[in-house]
Amino acid sequence: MPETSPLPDDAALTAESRPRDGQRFSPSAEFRASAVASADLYAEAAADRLEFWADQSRSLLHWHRPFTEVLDWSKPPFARWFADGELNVAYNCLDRHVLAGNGDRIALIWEGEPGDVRRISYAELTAEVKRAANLLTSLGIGQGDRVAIYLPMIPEAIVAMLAVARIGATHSVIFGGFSAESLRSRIDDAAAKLVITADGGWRKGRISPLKPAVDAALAGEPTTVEKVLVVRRAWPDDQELEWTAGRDLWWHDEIALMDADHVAKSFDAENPLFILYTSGTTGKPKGILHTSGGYLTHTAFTHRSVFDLHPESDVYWCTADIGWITGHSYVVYGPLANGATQLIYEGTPDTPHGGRWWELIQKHAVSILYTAPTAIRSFMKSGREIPQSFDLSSLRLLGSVGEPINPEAWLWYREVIGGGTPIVDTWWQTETGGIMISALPGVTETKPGAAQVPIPGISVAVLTDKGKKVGKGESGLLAVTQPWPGMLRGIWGDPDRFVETYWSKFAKVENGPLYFAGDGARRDEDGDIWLLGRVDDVMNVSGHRLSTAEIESALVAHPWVAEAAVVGANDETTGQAVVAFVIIRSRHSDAAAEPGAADQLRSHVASTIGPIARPRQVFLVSELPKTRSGKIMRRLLRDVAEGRAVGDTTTLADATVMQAIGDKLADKA
Ligand code: 6R9
Repeated sequence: MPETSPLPDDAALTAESRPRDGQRFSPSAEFRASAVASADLYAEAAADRLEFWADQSRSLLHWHRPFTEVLDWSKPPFARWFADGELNVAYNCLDRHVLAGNGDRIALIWEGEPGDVRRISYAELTAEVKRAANLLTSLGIGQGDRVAIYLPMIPEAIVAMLAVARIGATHSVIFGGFSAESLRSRIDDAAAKLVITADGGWRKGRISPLKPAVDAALAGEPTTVEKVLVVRRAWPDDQELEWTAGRDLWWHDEIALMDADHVAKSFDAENPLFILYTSGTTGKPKGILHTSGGYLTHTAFTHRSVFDLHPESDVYWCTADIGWITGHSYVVYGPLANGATQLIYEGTPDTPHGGRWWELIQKHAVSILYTAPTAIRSFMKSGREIPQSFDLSSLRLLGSVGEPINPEAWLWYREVIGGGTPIVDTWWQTETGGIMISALPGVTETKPGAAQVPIPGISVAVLTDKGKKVGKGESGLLAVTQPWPGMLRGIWGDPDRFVETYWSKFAKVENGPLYFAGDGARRDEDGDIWLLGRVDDVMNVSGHRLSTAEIESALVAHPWVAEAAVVGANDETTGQAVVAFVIIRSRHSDAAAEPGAADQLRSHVASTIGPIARPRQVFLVSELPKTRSGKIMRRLLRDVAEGRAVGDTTTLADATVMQAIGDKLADKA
């Protein structure tokens, strides 16, 4: 059937081509004919959810010791999946593909930002991970230890993660864009013994150093870190780097001494695989804990069925950095467990030119692309001529993740990038481990802007504040109503916060406790789910989660700042943007009156947390709107930040405050 009318030839959509109500796309007969997923999956999961996941796990993974129990939910919300089984996560991602005769298949096609390319087969990747596993063991790392990984998007990042997994230790990957301070707090929270980093990586046409941030993080107070392994990526041999003798080791020197033989031992299904820090509603990031057997089952199943993976012919590309959950689940564990061939790119989309991504797709014949709405919107802005000057005909499936995708961006993505290919909009979180709500390509009819239906084996509900299901056409809070294999097993070192954050909102409802996701959602007339964004004080900037409290505490740590309030304001490109309102201490009012003062505060946030947290705007104000109980009314600040008339101010302790803020901003304009 014809799928849509063609869009006009300008960059953004014009009024005539705006998404139409009720617009939907059926899978083509051709796609359906060779699709991995089928409608049977829904039926099987509905018939027996636990048996469904057990079947997936047995067929997708190699268990050294088969499990006999699927789920232990005797102490909710602390779940155990496949708990009496044993497996090795790295063996599942590597050795078994080699043993099955696929050692020559390319696992990673890596391209650096300057254009250097490495093609690494499954046999080569396995050998490298074995060497790295031997190296970690020789440094005294074993099961129960944590290893911090702070690397650019280079193959060694994946080798390091898999080597940690192979020896049963636990990794904590920290995004390379985070500051020394953020790195230190994560290292301390997890009590990491080893840090794996690089001299630097390539970003925006130049070298972005990493090792100095590690040095800064480890300076001062004693740390748990014993050794720092440094991958050489950025500079040639003669570059002088700060070096701490006895602590710092070159990765390439050490790896060269290691044997490429290493027998993968099996570990319990619930052995901790990784901790990944994510922003919550308080200033302190949460260390989300994931374990092995359930997580790998969930990521392998969803990667295969949601991305319709044909490992012998597809070239898959997920553009996420390994510092985020999407990089963990859909660059490392899901794809490698499934024996996929994938592209990894080190750099930014606009270096050295705005068509870099499309050039990569053309050059490496990428067939499946998984990226974020913020990227799509920024490409829309620069115009369709750029992607249209490349051959993108290898693409056959597109994915979206990280934030709600507006129908205009969905349609543009489908037409201009995909030439009419299906799109899967995948809703999930760091906490869920893997995709929870998404169409299955070849099976589900899709609607621009809707994430649609839970995947087979996952049960969700849209609830009122009191835990009652909303009707069709109504909005409410998204909850997951049954435990699932990839679910977080806790917050590192803080079981009470785990229970409080996710399981207390719907603790007392029937069949509870239910998992509260922190997102608003709407069910349409067909029962399909549309995500509406966060309902808590978590912002979503370019698909990255940032907490208002964390940025506020960075601001008040600056000597000028007496008080700060941060809101997420709508932004055309990044979804939301950080906007801060700051009260300056009177003794610093002169310094703060200088031109560029607000920019200094913006840079201060960027250097404390990382460039992604840099506020779009900092407004210097004399008061903040508060309720009589002293709570900052962020809703009113959001009105100001989004340039709207300020809403209801009747609950303010001092009704004149908003007028004063308005006047102050008008002065500046
Ligand atoms: C995978 C990831 C999770 C939050 C989540 C939600 C938002 C993610 C989405 C989406 C609408 C989608 N989110 N995917 N909102 N549609 N397809 O992004 O994890 O970084 O933990 O963020 O992102 O608000 O709660 P994470």
